[in-house]
Amino acid sequence: MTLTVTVIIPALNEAGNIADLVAAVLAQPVDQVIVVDNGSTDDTAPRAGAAGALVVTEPRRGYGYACAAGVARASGDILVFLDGDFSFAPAEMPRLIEPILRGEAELVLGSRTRGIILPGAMPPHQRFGNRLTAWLMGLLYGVAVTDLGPYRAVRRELLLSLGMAEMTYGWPTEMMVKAARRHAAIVEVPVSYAPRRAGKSKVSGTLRGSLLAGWYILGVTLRYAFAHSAAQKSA
Ligand SMILES: Nc1nc2c(ncn2[C@@H]2O[C@H](COP(=O)(O)OP(=O)(O)OP(=O)(O)O)[C@@H](O)[C@H]2O)c(=O)[nH]1
Ligand SMILES: [Mg+2]
Repeated sequence: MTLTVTVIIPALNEAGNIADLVAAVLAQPVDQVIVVDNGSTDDTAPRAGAAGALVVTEPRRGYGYACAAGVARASGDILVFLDGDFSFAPAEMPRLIEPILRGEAELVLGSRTRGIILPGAMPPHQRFGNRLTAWLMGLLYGVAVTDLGPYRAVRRELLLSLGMAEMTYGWPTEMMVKAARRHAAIVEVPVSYAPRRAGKSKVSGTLRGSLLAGWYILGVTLRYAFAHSAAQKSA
């Protein structure tokens, strides 16, 4: 059986990036490209549609809401998540997909730490936060990861079975810790990371975004570890 691939791009005011990004993604061996417009006030949605993406609208603001809305409309067996600011390379997508096609992984995480981080792409506080959380994940969940990158591929059936509940900044972390608790096959591959091509940062480039992201990421990492040990004790 051939597995099909859907790429899901959450986007908030990415009009300067989205058309080129969708075109580059469509040059890859993928079956469906979904751009989830999360309440953009610019031309993100029409430009994404004109470039050939299926545009899904999710008015509830939040990275997790956007990803979940994309998942709900995705037809692929493999779901790839990719930021809308062109900071990741669509040409590297086969690295993420192939371990799943070979049956070696159910979740493939693109690690910027193992790959190339271009100057200015990742501020020091984000590098520190990612390393700290990756270390904590090793300690609490026994999963060997080096980054918490959003560029990733997952088996649709695994993701649907996780019961994702974090609808904002915690979504990528929740996917990792729940998959780890499930003892799903998790593989890391190197990916490159560049500064966003155009437009404004909403997360790591702003104080508010960084504080909120850090709070949610650490909170989710600790909370599901606690739920895990409580469940084990009562079992
Ligand atoms: N759906 C949705 N997407 C968001 C939201 N905030 C950011 N995004 C998207 O999520 C991705 C990551 O946001 P960025 O602003 O690039 O955050 P960052 O990568 O930490 O910051 P940069 O340094 O500017 O790249 C981009 O595709 C954004 O358009 C949001 O509230 N909802
Ligand atoms: Mg970005």
